[in-house]
Amino acid sequence: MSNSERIEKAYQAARQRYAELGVDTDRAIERLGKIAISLHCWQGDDVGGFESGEGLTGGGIMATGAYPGKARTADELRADVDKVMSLLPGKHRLNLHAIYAETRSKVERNELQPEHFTAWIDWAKANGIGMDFNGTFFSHPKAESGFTLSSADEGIRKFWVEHGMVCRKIGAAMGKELGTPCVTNLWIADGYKDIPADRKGPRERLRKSLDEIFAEPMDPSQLLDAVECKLFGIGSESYVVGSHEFYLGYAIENKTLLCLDTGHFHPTEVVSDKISSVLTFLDEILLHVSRGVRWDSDHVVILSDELRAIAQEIIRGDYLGRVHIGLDFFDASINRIAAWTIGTRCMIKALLIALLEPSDKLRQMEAEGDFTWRLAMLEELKTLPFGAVWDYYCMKSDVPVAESWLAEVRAYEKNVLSKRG
Ligand code: RNT
Ligand code: ZN
Repeated sequence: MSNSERIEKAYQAARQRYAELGVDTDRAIERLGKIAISLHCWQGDDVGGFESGEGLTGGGIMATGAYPGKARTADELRADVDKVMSLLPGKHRLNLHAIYAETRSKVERNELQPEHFTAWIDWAKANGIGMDFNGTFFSHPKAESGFTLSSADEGIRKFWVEHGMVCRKIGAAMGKELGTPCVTNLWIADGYKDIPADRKGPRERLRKSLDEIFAEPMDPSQLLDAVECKLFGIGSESYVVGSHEFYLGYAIENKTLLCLDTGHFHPTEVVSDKISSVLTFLDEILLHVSRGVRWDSDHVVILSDELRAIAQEIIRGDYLGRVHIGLDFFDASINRIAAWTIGTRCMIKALLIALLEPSDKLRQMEAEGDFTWRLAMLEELKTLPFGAVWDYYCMKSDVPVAESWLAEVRAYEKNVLSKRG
């Protein structure tokens, strides 16, 4: 039997098994094909960007590892993203940070313009994909004090407000050019290592700064604003200005999106439980799917219980139109193309598993109070042959099935990555 015959046969068996539970696998695949994941550009170069040779400095985030072959230029990074996307079923998006601008000479962050992203936009257009965007409020001399938008230094605060403003212009240009709204996210690392005497002042200043940044109304068909909350970071253990309550309040009051990063909460808290809570009050949210190991370590996303639970929540709640799924991890200790591919394929797999769930039946049994059935079924579902559906989906999408993508990454490593100094 040929490989494709074997995959086809396994799929037909799985299709039948799921049909017994009232699940239509063809329909699940069709729905899955329409979900775009926003791939974070910064997995390709350890959040370095192309501004200076220094790479990631400050902000309380860290890429560890020295695996060879990281992208050194925008062209290299685009080639890497192309490679990753060729290994993923479906059409996805690219999420760019402001430090990935392409400028002939040094352009300050408060002076960035859409034209500095022309090559990215043209590339996205040629590939028929959408883009998302982020201001970069770290890795900069004006962020060294640990305070940006909440700084008491008016010159510094203004500089970052201007950065936030130009980023919205850039995001809107991307959205306009590409015909799909650009989710433009704002995250700052502002906070204190040790116990502050004034928690109130920085938060009042942050609110003022955000009001200034978001003052100009923008067309939501081009730009969607998001704000990202966080519990703590390295160097801001005792106090983070942009905390959860702060940004939830801000987002509700100002109708922005809230960005929930799965690494930004206390380790016993889960984002899967927060989605339906915040969507009771917000129209849309952005996810930064990451994997914190003991802290916000941004490990490569794997098919964990929590990843599956997040996907279940999105599907069960019928939130696909309201949840923008972005990724946020960066591992420099393994092949970066593989890291991207593993994490993104896992996100897609989790969505597939969720789409293959007999959600209505589960809800019905729950409503009838049959919690025994609910638990029994939830456990039985875990060993249903979703792998056969996944393989079939990859085959039909003309992308590598199962682990065969790894051989392509190895070849790319040999032919491209290993030639980078
Ligand atoms: C940091 C935030 C933020 C960054 C990226 C690079 O804790 O999660 O989203 O990881 O912007
Ligand atoms: Zn994040």
